[in-house]
Amino acid sequence: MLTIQVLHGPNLNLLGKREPEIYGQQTLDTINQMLAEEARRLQIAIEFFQSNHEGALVDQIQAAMGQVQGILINPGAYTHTSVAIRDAIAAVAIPTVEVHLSNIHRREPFRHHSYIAPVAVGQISGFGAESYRLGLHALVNHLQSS
Ligand code: CA2
Repeated sequence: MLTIQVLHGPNLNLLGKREPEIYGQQTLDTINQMLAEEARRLQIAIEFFQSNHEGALVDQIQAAMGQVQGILINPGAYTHTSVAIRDAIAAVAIPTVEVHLSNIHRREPFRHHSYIAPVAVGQISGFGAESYRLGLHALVNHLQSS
């Protein structure tokens, strides 16, 4: 059975509690429950991890080696800054899909660049919590067709 690691970056633990006009009403727990339900339908296993710390995310990506077949990541603000997370994804060579709640390309210019996109299978941005569901489907389709 395929196992997918879901990684949520900094401040995503605040979802549903602050700035609902940008990031929506759903909490991180609600999004994880929706993904767990989707995983049951797809008959895959799924694991969740959130951290506000870059090194903890790098450690989790390294620990995923040999344990999971795909990574679904919302790197949060580290999308735009983290060479370390990009290098970890490239090093473990686990197919990775990058997702964003907001459309990073229609926001401030500093959000337009992603360090992660060049090492990802693809990026889904702008559909709120649905970005995660679409990303999970895209990742599983990619893994099952390769
Ligand atoms: O749109 C996304 O998913 C982002 O990855 C979210 C990041 C932002 O830095 C990226 O540019 C785009 C920010 C996550 C912060 O989440 C919050 C949630 C509720 C309240 C405050 C922040």
